[in-house]
Formats: sequence, structure tokens, C-alpha cells
Amino acid sequence: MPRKTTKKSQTTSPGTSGVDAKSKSVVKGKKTELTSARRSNLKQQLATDQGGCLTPESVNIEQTSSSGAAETKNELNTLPLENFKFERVLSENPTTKSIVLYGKFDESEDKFAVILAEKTVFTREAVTTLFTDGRTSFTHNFQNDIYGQYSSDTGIKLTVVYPATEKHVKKYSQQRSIMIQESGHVYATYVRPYAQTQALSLQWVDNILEGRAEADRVIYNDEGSETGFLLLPDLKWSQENVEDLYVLAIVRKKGILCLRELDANHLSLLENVLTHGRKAIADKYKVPANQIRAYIHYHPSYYHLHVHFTLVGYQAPGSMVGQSHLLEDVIENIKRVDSNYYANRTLTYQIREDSPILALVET
Ligand code: M7G
Repeated sequence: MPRKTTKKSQTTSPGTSGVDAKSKSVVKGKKTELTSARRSNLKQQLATDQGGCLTPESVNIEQTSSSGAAETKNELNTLPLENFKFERVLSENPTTKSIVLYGKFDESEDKFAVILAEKTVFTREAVTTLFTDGRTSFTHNFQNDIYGQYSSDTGIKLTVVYPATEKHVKKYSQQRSIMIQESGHVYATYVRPYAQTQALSLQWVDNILEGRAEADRVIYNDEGSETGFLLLPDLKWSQENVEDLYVLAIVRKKGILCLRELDANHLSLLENVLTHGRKAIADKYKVPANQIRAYIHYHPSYYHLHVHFTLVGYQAPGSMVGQSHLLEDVIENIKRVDSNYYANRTLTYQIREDSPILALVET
């Protein structure tokens, strides 16, 4: 608790004094507005500390201050951004697509600037004309079956599914998720048959395994029929920045649907993927091996065993509790707890409310 107080006072004091000093010279005599602007800063800082959730109270205060700011807008001095001399990166966050820079506007002065740069959210209007306004051109990075990846030099990445099935429309639509529990018996009786016959097509996986697609993107190829796997950049990664690295290991052996199917017979396969997959990624992308997280989704979207590799600093989509199982833990559970750990135990996970699996588990 005392730590928090210290932090708050540190943040508000040096952090806002520059703003206040500047505002004072611009908005002479507007003491009330200065106070509310300062309170807004404080509230926003507090909201950021609390995970970015603005409380209703803070929203109110912000509105007051923003109307105050509107009155004084024309008098503000715009900084010469084009003169910014970059010195170093203070932090970067691949999850929020933001970066904080440190530098100066005037090298002869002893004043520094901290600039938080964030990619803005798409607006519906802008995105509908993105392909027709002639201002953004896209490069086709690769195609595998119905999945294509494109990127623009303006930092936009597209995943295009064409032709998309009803299942894809569902997968990519917003939907609430809930937590459920699934016993080993329910999996074996109801869910397994669904995964075998009605889930999304594995054509793209076969294309990779047979070298018909993405062959030039493969990072590592172990051809062993029992323990072999292919390692390549995931569809979710444009490879422009190592910060949001996302690599996929696809096992060569067919018929291992998912986590539930893993037992002692698969230990060498799992250990091989973990050791050599991680090493290949560390070598290729020059990242420390201990920053690479390896995990399996339950449930996956595609029922052919694969392992996700992402960096610890990146909150990759689907890397949260309720969906991910660390590969090291999977190996340990099978090795030391029970060879049939995943076939037997009740698994708790999050699931979309419109998922056909939910209906199967609840029967
Ligand atoms: P999942 O857990 O089955 O599904 O993981 P989800 O994470 O999409 O819910 C499958 C992984 O394979 C995901 O990380 C996908 O982004 C990735 N992926 C899917 N497709 C269709 C492709 C593809 O065509 N090429 C590559 N390289 N990765 C893909």
C-alpha cells in the first residue's frame, strides 16, 4: 500500500508539472480548468493503473476537462514533431500495438520528450473503403487453401478466408464465451466424433505436410513419421516485428486430434517439438529460448495436433488460462501423474455460447 502512494505522488508530481506549467502560460488565469485538467490526468493515470477501465466517475471528470480543453485548443502551441530526435525506446507493447519513445525536439536544449505512439482503432467507415479508395496497396504474403495473408506498407495485415463457410463466419463473429467442464467420458462419447467429422477442414494442414503450400516459409522440418513436425510462421503473424512472433509446429503424425488424445506414447513427440521447435525459433529470430512460450489449445479450431509458440511479452490471442495448456505441463502431467491424464480428467475451459461443442457437453 505505501508503495502505491509513493507511485501516485511520483506520477502526479513530475509527470503533470510540465503540463501544468505549459497550460499556465497558455491559459492565463483559468485556474478552475487547470485543476480539472489535472484531475483528469490523475484519473486517467489511475484508470491505466487499474487496467485501463475508466470508472463512471472518471468519465464524468474527463468530459468536464475535455470541454475545458476545447475552449483553449486554438491557443495551444503545436510541437514541431518533424524535429523529433529519437534517442531510445522506453517500452513497447505488441498486444496494444503501442510504443513509447524518448528524445528531444531541440538538441541544444536540455528538455526531453516522451512520446506514446499507438495504432488507432479501425472505424467502420474507413475500413469499408480501405480496398477501394486507392490509397492502400496490399502485398499477398501467402496463400494456403482458402486462407490468404496480405499486408500493406501502412501496417495493416489482412487474413482473407475465401470462400468462407458458415463455420468461419461463426469463428470470426463476436460472441460471448462461458466456462464449462467436460469429463473424459463426455469427450470420448460426444465430442470426439464431432471433432473427427464436423470440425473445420484440415486441407490447409495437409497442404503444409505434403509441401503443397507454405513450403518456402518452413523454419524447421523433422521428417520422422512418429515424432516429426514442421515449424512455420502462423497465419496470425505478418513477420514484420519479432515482438508479436507467432510460430506453429504441426506434427507429421495424423489422427492425434487434440490434447485429450495425448498419452505416454506421445512423450517423445512432445519433447521433440518442445526442444527442437524452441531452439529453431530462438536461432532463427534471435530471441532468448526462455522467452518462448509453447502451448496447446483446448479446444482447438483445427483437430490435428499442433503447438503454438509465442513470446512471453505478447498476450497472443488464445494464450489465456481457459484455452492454453503449457507444453511443459502437458509433458509433466503425462510423465509423472498419469499416462492417461488427458483422457481421464475433467477439463475446464471457455467456450463460445454458439459452439456446437457446448450443446454436446451439456447433453
Ligand atoms: P487452433 O487452436 O486450432 O485455432 O490453432 P485458433 O487459434 O485459430 O482458434 C490453429 C492455428 O493455426 C492458429 O494459430 C491459426 O492462426 C493457424 N493457422 C490457421 N490456418 C488456416 C493457417 C494456415 O493456413 N497457415 C498457417 N501458417 N497457420 C494457420
